[in-house]
Amino acid sequence: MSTTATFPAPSAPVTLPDPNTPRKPLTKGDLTAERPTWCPGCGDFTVLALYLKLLEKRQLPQESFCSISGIGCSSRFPYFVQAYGAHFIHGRSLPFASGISLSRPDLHVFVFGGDGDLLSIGGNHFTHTSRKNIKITCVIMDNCVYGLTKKQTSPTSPIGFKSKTDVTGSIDQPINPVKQAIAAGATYVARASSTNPNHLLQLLEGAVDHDGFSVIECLSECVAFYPGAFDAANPRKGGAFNLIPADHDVANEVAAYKLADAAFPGYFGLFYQSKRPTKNRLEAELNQRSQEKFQGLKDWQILKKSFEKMQ
Ligand SMILES: Cc1ncc(C[n+]2csc(CCOP(=O)(O)OP(=O)(O)O)c2C)c(N)n1
Ligand code: SF4
Ligand SMILES: [Mg+2]
Repeated sequence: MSTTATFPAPSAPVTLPDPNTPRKPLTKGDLTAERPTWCPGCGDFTVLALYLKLLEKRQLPQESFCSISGIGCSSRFPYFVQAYGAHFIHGRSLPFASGISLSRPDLHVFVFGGDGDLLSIGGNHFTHTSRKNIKITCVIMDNCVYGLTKKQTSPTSPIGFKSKTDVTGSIDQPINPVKQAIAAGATYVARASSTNPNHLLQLLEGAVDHDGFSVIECLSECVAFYPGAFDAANPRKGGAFNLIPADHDVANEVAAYKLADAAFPGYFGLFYQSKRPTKNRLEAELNQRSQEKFQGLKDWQILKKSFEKMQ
């Protein structure tokens, strides 16, 4: 028996397209990967369709963005986008996306996930990504239930919601994602519904143009385990889709927080936006200052200097 290991031939180096060469315009078809495996009628279809529309409208080349998610029905999202992306550990999409954003400032990093993934198991990461203001667009596809695991109470389920984990109805105060995001320090905070696609597209465009952590809570109905959850926000079902009053000052954090406190179905639109510096910028400046300080020195000399400082 031969003991010599055989290795596959090295793959060809990746060559990125020359940015100066004119490219064929990207279409929704080019950006569509697999057929989504969601239940017919699931609100997540609209969120995906609008994302593809956004990419097509902005003509974002496939190598200039990535779509990251955790685990859940909504988190299947990256499978359905023909571009770079990852379906990561449950609740950990934001730290993974933060690493990408900080190391590749040239990319636009999108995170898609559910109310459970981003606000329950991933709630701590949501808080810290918000306060660090890392340049990421995060879309919370909120159906107020754990859909993938077939109906458990989620952190946004209303009091009284009956599920496999609360058979007599939930007794816990739900999280208000908009209030949570504002309080934690996110710098673009909006609310949309998959039943109003044009409005969602507008908010996605604003998020892409924003330099910082942009959060959109998008109501996205789970027709299998919480049908009718958002009828009160849907004029076609007798509800009301109330836009944020035109005189609201998005720079006023307290006013935004108060507006977000309105009883369900509440308001829709951009609640809050600020120009606080991103961690991306602050960290890049810090790196540059350190590099200038040690200019001309070899790595071992920098290390030696650091050790000397510690003595
Ligand atoms: C560590 C870990 N805990 C629990 C699970 C089971 N699990 C998978 S998805 C999910 C919740 C999904 O809910 P949500 O994020 O709201 O997504 P949806 O399916 O509603 O879109 C849970 C509890 C898991 N996969 N990994
Ligand atoms: S279970 Fe609910 S959230 Fe999951 S695909 Fe079906 S309708 Fe959508
Ligand atoms: Mg959910």
